Amino acid sequence: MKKMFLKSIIIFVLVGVSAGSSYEGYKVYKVTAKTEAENDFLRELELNPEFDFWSKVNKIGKPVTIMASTSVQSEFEQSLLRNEIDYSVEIQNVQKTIDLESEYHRSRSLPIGRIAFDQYLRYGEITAYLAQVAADNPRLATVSTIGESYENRTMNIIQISDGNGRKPVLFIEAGMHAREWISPALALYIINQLVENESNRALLADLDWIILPSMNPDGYEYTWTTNRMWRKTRSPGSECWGTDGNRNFGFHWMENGASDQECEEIYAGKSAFSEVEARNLRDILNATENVLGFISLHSYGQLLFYPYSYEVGAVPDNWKELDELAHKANDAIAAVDGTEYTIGSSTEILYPAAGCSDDWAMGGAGIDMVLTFELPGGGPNGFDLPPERILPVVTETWEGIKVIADYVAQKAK
Ligand code: 0X9
Ligand code: ZN
Repeated sequence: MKKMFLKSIIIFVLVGVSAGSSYEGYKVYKVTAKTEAENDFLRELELNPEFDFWSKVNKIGKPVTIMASTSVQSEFEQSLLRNEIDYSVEIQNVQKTIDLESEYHRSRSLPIGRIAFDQYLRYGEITAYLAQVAADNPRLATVSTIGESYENRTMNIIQISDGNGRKPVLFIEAGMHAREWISPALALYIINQLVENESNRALLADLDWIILPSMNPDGYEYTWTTNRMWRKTRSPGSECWGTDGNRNFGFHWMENGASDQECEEIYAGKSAFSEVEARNLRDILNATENVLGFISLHSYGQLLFYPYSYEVGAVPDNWKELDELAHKANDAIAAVDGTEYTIGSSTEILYPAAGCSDDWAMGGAGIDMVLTFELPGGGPNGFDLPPERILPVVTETWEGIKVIADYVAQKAK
């Protein structure tokens, strides 16, 4: 039985019957390999459905986060000790953290069309906010639809422009991975600052902004209703649901770091662009002229990187320019509260992964300036940054986004 299949049964039990026992006693480990042999040991475990890798096997020295069911824990700990592999137990009982999590699933709803950064928003609230911003600021903001998601949710973008002629475009994509809630929250903060904070008008002088706050609305809603840790889209397969949208783009599709197994978290889909959400983003990028910059927002890890990720060592001609810009963005972020990002090419600081939207934005759509953020983590699962951390994270990251935007605007001159 494949692990996601197992997981969906667990989640079904959790939600459908009682919130009692599903992850009771499950532990989460942080394991740091010192050698390639130790990494090979972890790769073997990845195939075992009793283990759920919350982060992928990484470079030597980079910790990997693994959830283990109760039945394998003692054997697992013994082999770690026997082989002198460094590890720590991060979560003693996953069920407890899930119970705590339900506190994040607040009952307070926002007045329609309003925004707050002390809570995460449901998809309907995101949509309502976009509509309200556009209605209140018709000269600055226009909402349009790029298509529907698999479950027929409307996918909206908002274009923010001061209307004084056409300018180069900076496109921001958020919410590709359902559980990475801080990503849409940052996209909304960017919209809020650009439109509702008049002191930011200069940011529209030389640039038009297009923001897609939710690249995966079905998955996002599923994280609210059913499984907080869902990552993929919600299109059905024969055994398991969902495709990793960030492996589905048609640039070196399936070459590395992607899976053809539909139950895997990094399932690349039946074919490139099999997912309607990926096609919607592809089509709008192809149809929009003069997109000079593309930023993809993910979490977590405090990483800031540039293409390519389809193969180790593949970098674009302008990687030095991107590297310098990333350092400048990082400096601006760090100046707020000391948060530092690790900067580099995707494969250098993370892992090879083909079919990502950022790779396609550059290699497929021909956009020159492409950067991806893995925003800070927090909360018991890393992806579930507590609501009180939203504002500090979005405000500091906004400083970095402005640096990137300024650069893109000046470059076009
Ligand atoms: O694996 C991913 O899709 C991203 N990491 S995440 O933990 N948010 O899932 C990283 C993708 C980064 N982009 C490329 N590597 N091109
Ligand atoms: Zn992600």
